[in-house]
Amino acid sequence: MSFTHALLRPPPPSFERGLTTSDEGPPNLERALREHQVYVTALESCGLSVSLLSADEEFPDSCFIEDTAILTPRGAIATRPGAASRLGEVESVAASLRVWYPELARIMPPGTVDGGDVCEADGHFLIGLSRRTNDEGARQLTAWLADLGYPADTIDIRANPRLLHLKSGLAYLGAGRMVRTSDLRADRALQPYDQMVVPDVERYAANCLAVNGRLLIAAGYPQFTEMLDRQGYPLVAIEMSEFRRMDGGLSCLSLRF
Ligand code: CIR
Repeated sequence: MSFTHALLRPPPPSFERGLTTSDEGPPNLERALREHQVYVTALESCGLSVSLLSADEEFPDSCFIEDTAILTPRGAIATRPGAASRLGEVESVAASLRVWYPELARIMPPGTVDGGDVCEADGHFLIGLSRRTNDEGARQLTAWLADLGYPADTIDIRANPRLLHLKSGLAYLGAGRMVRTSDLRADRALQPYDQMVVPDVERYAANCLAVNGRLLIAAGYPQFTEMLDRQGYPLVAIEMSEFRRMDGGLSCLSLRF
């Protein structure tokens, strides 16, 4: 899929009070803002027009904007994030999205969906059942996608404590190829895809982002970088140190459409 726009929100001063399971220590806000700016520039270099919402102090995790909506060429749906502290992030994003998607659909209670659990592969949607996305949320999303003509499959990652979201361990590179961590070794829904496995020590880098023929990857993962390099992917490496401290990956920082 090719993209023309991206919607982003920088981390607020309250960023370090967000949710995390990492033991790497609190993020440095100034460094996070610099990394965010580099990320914006990288998306612009891929040809995207970037719209920036203002930072939202009330919601420490609000820079992880991907979790608040699912955008497709045929329509968009606002999610209901599975963490209570993040539910309130949705309204302002939904209001902004109405410019492009006047008929924004909604995941309704008791359903919960985080965008990080939704991996789109050329119109086939893989939905992770996780600590954040519940069965009812996945059911509503699947029905909404079916109405738009998109097939969807679920992948249950709830028994896997290492994965916050499906896309913590999975990314679609295009042309039928997935990148995944060893956590997702046996899933039937992935069988149609050619699968590249990220070395376990570099598992954070599995969350990479294909944008208009380029591949954004987290900087500092030499084995995975070399694997991709050898396959000829045009790579754009971005420092993600401060977002990693808050369990965030590359895809989480933007909504692309
Ligand atoms: C959270 O726990 O919700 C945030 N600290 C990180 C969210 C990362 N989002 C994503 O992977 N899509």
